[in-house]
Amino acid sequence: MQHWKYAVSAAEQRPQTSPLPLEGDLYEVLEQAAALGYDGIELHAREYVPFDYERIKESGCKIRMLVTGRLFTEGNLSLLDGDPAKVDACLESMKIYLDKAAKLGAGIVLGWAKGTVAPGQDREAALRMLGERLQILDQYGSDAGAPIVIEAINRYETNLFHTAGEILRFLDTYHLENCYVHLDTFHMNIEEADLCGAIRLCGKRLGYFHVADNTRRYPGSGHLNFNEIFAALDDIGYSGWVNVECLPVPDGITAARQALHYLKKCEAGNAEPSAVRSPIA
Ligand code: LER
Ligand code: MN
Repeated sequence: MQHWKYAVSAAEQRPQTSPLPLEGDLYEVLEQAAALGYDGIELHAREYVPFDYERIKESGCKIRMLVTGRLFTEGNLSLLDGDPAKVDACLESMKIYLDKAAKLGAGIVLGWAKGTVAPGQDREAALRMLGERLQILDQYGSDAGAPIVIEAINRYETNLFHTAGEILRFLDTYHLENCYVHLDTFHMNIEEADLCGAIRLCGKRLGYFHVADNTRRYPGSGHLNFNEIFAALDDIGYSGWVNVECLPVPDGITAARQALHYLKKCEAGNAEPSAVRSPIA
């Protein structure tokens, strides 16, 4: 089985109930992640947060992805906003994320900030608008050297892109060559009839992979079969990173530690079946 690089989700401040194991000052979080054995972090931050690129390099831990969701949750901007000025502002902010990601050797995650289909709006028209706006960012990211990964998120959180198949169709329709599918085992467990089939369907277009168990606690605490999931990633020759995005339960450090310990066992093909694992509080 292939060996993947592992990252863990982090933010300076995490909203309550969010699935981000690490929280705090960026440079401390990078050290924490490195000490836990991670190769990198995924950072949830606004586009204007300044970076000390030298200090990031010195930490020995990479920022693998910049997550753009706060542009929507804090900035109230999305690519499908009804106000053209807000769409322009969103595009400009996305370009800033892409420039920063290129400097870090990272990519950007597009989830919330793509927006949603508004009540009464024609779905195909919304997809067309999103496709055209993403073509601008696809080209910009390609020129800058930073990919965009589009996350499939479950139906209770968004009305756009629930499955790998929907995103693949969209990428093909709009010829988005610098955009990739981003899957998350928590969402897949709700939306995909066949988790491993969805991974295989993506093949080389799978760009990023979030892991949590079925309850969204750390991998190994529930009933998802990560041995099979990793075998499917191996089958498609997945060369991206595996990112732990799980609830900070019982606390963030313990969740991050337990997750990595379990995932490395799965990678080695010797994780115990879920039935003999002890349940967590
Ligand atoms: C973000 O990666 C994600 O998976 C969303 O469910 C956040 O709520
Ligand atoms: Mn996710």
